[in-house]
Amino acid sequence: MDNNNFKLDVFQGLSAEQKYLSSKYFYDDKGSRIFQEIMQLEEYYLPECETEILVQQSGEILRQIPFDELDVIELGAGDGSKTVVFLEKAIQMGKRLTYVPMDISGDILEVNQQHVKERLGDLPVVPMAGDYFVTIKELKNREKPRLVLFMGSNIGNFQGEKSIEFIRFINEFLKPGDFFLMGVDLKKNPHVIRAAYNDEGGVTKRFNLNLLERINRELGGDFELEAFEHYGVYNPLDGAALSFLVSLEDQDVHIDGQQFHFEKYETIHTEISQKYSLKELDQMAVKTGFSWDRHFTDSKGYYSLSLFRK
Ligand code: AVI
Repeated sequence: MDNNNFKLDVFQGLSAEQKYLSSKYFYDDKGSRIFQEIMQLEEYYLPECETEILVQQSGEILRQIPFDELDVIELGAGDGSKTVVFLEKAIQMGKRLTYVPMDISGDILEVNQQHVKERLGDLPVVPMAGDYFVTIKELKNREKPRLVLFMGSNIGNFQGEKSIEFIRFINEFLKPGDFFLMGVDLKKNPHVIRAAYNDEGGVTKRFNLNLLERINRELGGDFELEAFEHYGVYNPLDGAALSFLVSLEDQDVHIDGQQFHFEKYETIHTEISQKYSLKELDQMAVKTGFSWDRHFTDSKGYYSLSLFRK
């Protein structure tokens, strides 16, 4: 990670009228470990819903995709533990795949390859470490049809129009007839969403506060963690779950010679986790240049794997 960019982004965010920090900085080693804990939480229903759809409906999803041979390109693939279920089904159905997992972390891609090897033996895998906005361009000249996977409700972490820009970017990479499969958390009872970002055990609170700890560790900041609190809200009007850090005191914080003032109860906005309705997803598909879409939801109707065809 380039610490210079990190510092510039932190300085910019903490100098803004409404202070903010980008959620992409959650995921240092410690943050990634805490995120693994979140994924196991009773309140954080998302991974279980996604797994249920993959286990029960991979066959039906794959039946929509008419190619015998294709590249399956996964953005932000992580350890690939859920994707193997989908890949295994595709192989059973006689499809000849090349799996292209992309992730910013080369280490996690090694774990991914191990998983794939254990479950799927000699499936051709082409791991690509780095920023997928850059690495995906290296695939432009490959001939085979494409299915791009973007799982885990990561689309929810794009602010406003950025989600549309991102899906348009995927659309431009695809050829007519290619597919995009995206994991999306759906609008539902607001209490359920609120609890997912305010777990009883305080894991999400640790996750959020790790951002300040990371600034202390990597940029020599002097944040006092006890002087900040995690605050997670969900607004059913616009479907946005937002996370903040609240300053509990009037205080000054120093980072590498720069001073930042916090009024008592001033907030730092740290994350958006946008929720969508199926209707909004249909509109999104049209808006981003896709010609067809279909949604595969879990038994509770909490989550969708939405398939878009160019
Ligand atoms: C990675 N992302 C989809 C998670 C989410 O639900 O927005 C990150 C997260 N933040 C708090 N809990 C989980």
